[in-house]
Amino acid sequence: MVENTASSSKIGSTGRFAAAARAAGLEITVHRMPESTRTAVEAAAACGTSPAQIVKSLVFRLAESGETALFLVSGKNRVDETKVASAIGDRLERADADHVRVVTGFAIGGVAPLGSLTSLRAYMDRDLLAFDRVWAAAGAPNAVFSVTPQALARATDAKIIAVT
Ligand code: 5CA
Repeated sequence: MVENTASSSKIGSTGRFAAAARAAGLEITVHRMPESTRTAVEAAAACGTSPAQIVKSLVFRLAESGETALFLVSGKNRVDETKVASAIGDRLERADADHVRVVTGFAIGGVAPLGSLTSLRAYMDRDLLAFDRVWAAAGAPNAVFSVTPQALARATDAKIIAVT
């Protein structure tokens, strides 16, 4: 069987994230947790923080432009697609799990903000800026890292928006 690029990678998806983070100037440590960090609630429990301080990395297709975009969203927030659509001037379509894997090389629950297989336009929820540090997935559903929201925005070249 022929494996795709992501799964046959020698460094794996966590290593791919870590390399991209370093290349973007982030000093991060990948923490492999003994428990699941697949959802914001699980990640918050594992990290001893609140869901609000967890970064969800959500993939949407922009309907008009055809681009795929990554939304870095506080774990307490649900994206108001209508509001975000008018803010960015395009309609949002939630990517399914297969599309997420193809464009990012990560499985749902482990999608990292950096290290995707394709270059993604990024947007960041302004509510994350309320915190000194936030926690995000590091490429696997039991791997996380912490970072200042400002450094994360800079490294991903994210535009800051209100998502709610
Ligand atoms: N590891 C945590 C944060 S550290 C994490 O990845 N959280 S997350 O919120 O970014 O990833 C889970 C998200 O994946 C859920 O919020 C959900 O919106 C999305 N998701 C779950 N199942 C699917 C699916 N089948 N298709 C598309 N998105 C999905």
